[in-house]
Amino acid sequence: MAKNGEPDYDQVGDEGECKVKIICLGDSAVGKSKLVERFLMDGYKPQQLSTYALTLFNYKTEVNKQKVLVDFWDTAGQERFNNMHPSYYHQAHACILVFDTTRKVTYKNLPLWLKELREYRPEIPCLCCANKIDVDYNVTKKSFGFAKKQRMPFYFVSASDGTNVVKMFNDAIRAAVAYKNDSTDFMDEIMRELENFELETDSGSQTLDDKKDNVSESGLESSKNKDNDDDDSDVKS
Ligand SMILES: Nc1nc2c(ncn2[C@@H]2O[C@H](COP(=O)(O)OP(=O)(O)O)[C@@H](O)[C@H]2O)c(=O)[nH]1
Ligand SMILES: [Mg+2]
Repeated sequence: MAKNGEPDYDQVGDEGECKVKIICLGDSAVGKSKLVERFLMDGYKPQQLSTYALTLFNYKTEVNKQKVLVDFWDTAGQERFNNMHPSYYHQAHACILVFDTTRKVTYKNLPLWLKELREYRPEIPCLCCANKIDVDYNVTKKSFGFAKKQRMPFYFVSASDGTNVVKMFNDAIRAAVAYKNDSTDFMDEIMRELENFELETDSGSQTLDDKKDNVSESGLESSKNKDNDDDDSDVKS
């Protein structure tokens, strides 16, 4: 532990594990907390960092036979004030940018979140996801130009029914470990993999419905607070 009781990610774990920190960014109520909870299901031990009202979720896994300790950092809603305390970004190894497919303004704000991230962490891998696709699966027919423009891996996800959640977090963990190990071409590898992943989905060999069959319902309430922003710029059907 370093100052303020925060973990120090430059140190290795007690058993020599690689320690990485992953953060989620995006507007309030896009589903950042639910996505982390969905990924971890029962297997998490939340830890409160009282200084900044942050919660850490510890997760143990292995990447290429290397033991990895992942800390997912979650906010207590500070994003409502449109920026995060610098300690949220400190030593982060990967970031997941989240928007809510039912509220267009959350998509439009992604460049602002990315800008803030890059002020603190210019180089870390960043992934992007469109959450709450369970509300209307037709949204997956739209293309969202932002991620492509920024050359970020992009995922349609649902914290509610689990679609693509495991895939996305596993990619984020691998990206974080690769970043920590100085393996710079790893993001290109994920991008190439996702191109094939999309092709498979298009050809019908793995449809969203198939993927849904592999996950159980979580009983999350669905979001009804749709935003009535009708400006369709950069969102193509
Ligand atoms: N329908 C639906 N609702 C979701 C999904 N993810 C989150 N929500 C709801 O959206 C609201 C905000 O979620 P939360 O995780 O607290 O958002 P955060 O502020 O970004 O952490 C809650 O009411 C969740 O139940 C999803 O995938 N589908
Ligand atoms: Mg939250």
